[in-house]
Formats: sequence, structure tokens, C-alpha cells
Amino acid sequence: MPRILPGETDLYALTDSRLSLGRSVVEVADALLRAGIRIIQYREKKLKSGAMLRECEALRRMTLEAGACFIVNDHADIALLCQADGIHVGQEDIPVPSLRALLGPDKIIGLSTHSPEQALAAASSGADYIGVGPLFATQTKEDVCAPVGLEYLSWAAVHSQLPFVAIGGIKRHNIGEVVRHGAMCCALVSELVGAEDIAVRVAEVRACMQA
Ligand code: 3NM
Repeated sequence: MPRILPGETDLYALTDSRLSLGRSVVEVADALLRAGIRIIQYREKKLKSGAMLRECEALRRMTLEAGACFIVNDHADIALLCQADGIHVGQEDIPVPSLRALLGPDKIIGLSTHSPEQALAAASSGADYIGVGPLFATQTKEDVCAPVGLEYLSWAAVHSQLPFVAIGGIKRHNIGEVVRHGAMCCALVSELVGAEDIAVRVAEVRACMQA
């Protein structure tokens, strides 16, 4: 199973069919994988669980073929059933130790964090990586807190005991700044899945990271 953590790859893509210009999750994931994305998180908030499982099974097959890591947002049952590489949860979801007991030692568990205190707690809880954000304003996540800004990212770059992925409002115009503040891996939703040509967009984003 492809166990790839943030830090081992530069970009982390999340799905969101509401932002995908009418394309299916499978179509978007295919374009992301062809563009060389090596971690995909399935994040669909509005579907019934049966439909979610069918999509996750398809994405699992595709990510395995591409040698990419597949993470499911929130749903431990679906992550297990589709044999995903891991799960990503937020601060108010099932706590990491309970997920670990359920999923076992090998599944990746990612946790969203919004402050240094939460990052330190994540490390002691047994999470494998953390999300650091939202760095900037975002319309993509409904219940997200106010932007934490780049200060927390700078803190994480020095002090995080876990691999981390920067997230929240990251676009071509600000990703250079995010990299300069110490992010080795950036998670983007609208900027990638909302692009007409996803391969071109991934190349542009990568060029901005390196500029
Ligand atoms: N988690 P976009 S921000 C899913 O800060 C998610 O934990 C966040 O979407 C966090 O790249 C976010 O379109 C949405 O701004 C990011």
C-alpha cells in the first residue's frame, strides 16, 4: 500500500465535486494522478454513504495503479471498507486514539490543527501527520475557523514533531510565500479541482512553488 506522507511529496490534493466544473470525482482524480499528484484525499460532504463508498472504491483502484496514497476524510468505515491508506479528521471528530484502536497501527491518521497547542497534542495522540491552516480565507470548508495566518506555519516549520501539510486558501499567487515560510507540502482544493485543465494547473502551481 502506498504510504506517502506530507513532506515526501510537494502537493496534496483534496476532492470536492461542488467545485469540479461538473466533472465527476473519478474524472478529476484521474487528471490529478496523471499530473503526478501522489496524495489524494476524498472529501465529499454531501453524498450518501453508499455513493461515497462506490467512489472511494474507484479512487482506491486508481491510486493503487498510480502508486499514490489514498486518504478518506472523516469516515473510518469507508476508509476500512475501501482499503484506503488512511483517514483525515478534524479537531471535533472521533479522537485519534480511538481511530488508532479501530484502524490499527498501519493506517495513516491525519489531523487538522489550527494552533501550536493542537499540533503538540496531535503528536502525543499518535497522529501520523497534521494539517496546518487555514492559512488564508477559504470558501471551501464551511465550518472552518478564521485564517491562522503564516505565523503558525512558521512555528510548525521549526517545532512540529510530525510531518505537516499547509492548507487553506492556497493559490498560485500565494504558494511561493507558503513555501518560503517552511511548507514542504501544500494541500489545495479549489485551485486544483476547479481548474479547466488540471495538468496545466498542477504544472503552474509547481512552478510557483519553485520560483
Ligand atoms: N481544511 P481551498 S482549510 C479542507 O484549515 C480544509 O483545516 C482546512 O480549500 C483547514 O484550497 C480547507 O479551496 C479547505 O481553500 C481548503
